[in-house]
Amino acid sequence: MANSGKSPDFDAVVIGAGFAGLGMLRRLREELGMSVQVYETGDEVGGTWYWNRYPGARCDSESYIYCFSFSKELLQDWNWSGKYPEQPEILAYLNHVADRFDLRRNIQFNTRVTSARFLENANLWEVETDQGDRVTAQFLITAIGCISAGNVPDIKGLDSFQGEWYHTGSWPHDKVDFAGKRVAVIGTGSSGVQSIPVIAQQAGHLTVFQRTAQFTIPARHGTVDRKFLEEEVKPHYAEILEKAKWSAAGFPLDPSERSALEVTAEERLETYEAGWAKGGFGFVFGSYSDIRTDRRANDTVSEFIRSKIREMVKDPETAEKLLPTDHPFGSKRTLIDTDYFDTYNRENVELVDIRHSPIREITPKGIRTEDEEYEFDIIVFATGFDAMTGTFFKMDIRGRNDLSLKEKWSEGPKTYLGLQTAGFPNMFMITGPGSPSVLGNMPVCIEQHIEWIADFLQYMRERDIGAVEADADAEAAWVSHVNETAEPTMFMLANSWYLGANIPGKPRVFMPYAGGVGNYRKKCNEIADNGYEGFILDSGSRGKAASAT
Ligand code: N01
Repeated sequence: MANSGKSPDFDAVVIGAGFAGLGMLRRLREELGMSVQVYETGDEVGGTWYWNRYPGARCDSESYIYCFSFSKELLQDWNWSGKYPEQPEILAYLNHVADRFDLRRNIQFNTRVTSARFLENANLWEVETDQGDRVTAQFLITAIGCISAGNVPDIKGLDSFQGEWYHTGSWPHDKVDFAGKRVAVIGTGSSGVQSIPVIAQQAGHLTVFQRTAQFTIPARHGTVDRKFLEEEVKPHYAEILEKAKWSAAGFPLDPSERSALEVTAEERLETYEAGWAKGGFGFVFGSYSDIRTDRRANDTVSEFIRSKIREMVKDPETAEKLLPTDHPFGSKRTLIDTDYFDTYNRENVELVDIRHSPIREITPKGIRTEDEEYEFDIIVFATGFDAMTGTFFKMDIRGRNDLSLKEKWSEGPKTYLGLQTAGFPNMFMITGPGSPSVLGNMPVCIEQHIEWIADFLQYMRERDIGAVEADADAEAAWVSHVNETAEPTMFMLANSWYLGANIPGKPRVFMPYAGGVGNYRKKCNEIADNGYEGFILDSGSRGKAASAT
């Protein structure tokens, strides 16, 4: 229904009901008294954790730190069962949050936002959905996730395949039965590395198609350590979360300050072995400060992991194919696995190196590479996402002068702090490109954005400011800063989705902010303290919704 008068239908429209959308809704409704409409494509809350239901899906952050922090009671009441939270449990947690804080009443499910247009004369956004809604709101807030537009590669012949095929990022709700089947998995990123060991246990035969061999660290997954949780975490949650907020990647870890090059080879080996035995991201942050910035330091850890792969994989030919030699450790997303390399010791698992023998086509019966045809009942695409910008481009978002976001970002995303983009007033992005989110622990990054945006909206209300917009010069300076920050890191040395390299034709631009979660928070706070420096504050007409619900 269109808005006919001056007042908008809602103060804010939020797109998405995952961690970000739920948290933003609660904050705006409960603490700012705003009327909020959330639109969600799925039929439930959960976002990433609603769609990614593939076998083995779990988070790489430890469960005690993968949560909302806004409610002390919630932190104390919720009990995770796994050291790393598994997808069904994260989904249960988000459902619990939605129920406990009565969030569903402002969420319209099964509804995809198709377009959003800024009405310049009214300082309002007009939002349309595939269900025929047409509503106005003063603020448009995207909570659409960074890694949510699935990428099924355009391989000739997929339509002709007579078996079943799935993408890990839009996995069916009903159990996929792999028992006795001939299964292919294409892709060895986080999703592939998690699903391959689980599928291997169920399938008759599993063939993994690998384009790039990966470095991966053992998770050392298990049930949650209850004593640790009750004695070391719950009584100290406030301090733990505070530490995570100001850390490099959103984890309450003490990063090593030593260089890998200032110690002896024996000492380095000891450190790497200890980190390997402990597992998880602690291996990275607890070892040496320069393994992510100095190539010689990085070589020591890269070689250590390669030696582990050689040790774990019994067949030397398979081990050789699994050795990552074309990019340094940490230049792609660091992977955390459970039994990944051991899986290749199973009789029913085969590895095909498609770097040397690329896939030519999918046939009615399976997959044909340069060298051979393989027959399958099921193909799993663990081929990743059109990350950070793909989901934005599925909607027609238009700012001032009818400029479309797709057009504005045609050479790569341009944002100020990853929170706003010039020419799109009153549109805020949670974990947008140019923010550090995908390089850190997501809930910590998401909550920082939620709090910062809510504070800004409150500031606007108190001063009767109708619209705010990133200044084009401030945005250009931020984009340069994002690039400069990434330049000296390992991130520039691999073809990763951080650089858009996984999507043919996508501009090669490093999209996240690599300066650290804590440093980023500090910058955002300074900008707010300086009266929202770099934003144009327009005290023109203010479109407050008639009533808050
Ligand atoms: O996707 P990816 P993902 N032909 O892009 C290969 C988050 N996440 O879904 O490396 C053949 O990492 C591609 O090969 P290459 C996390 O941030 C988190 O696994 O480009 N192969 C690669 O091996 C993660 O980084 C969690 O050469 C093709 C794979 O497919 C992000 O999501 C769990 C191909 C894609 O790997 C994405 O992870 C899961 C083609 N045409 C995901 N195109 C946790 O927290 C791509 N590939 C645990």
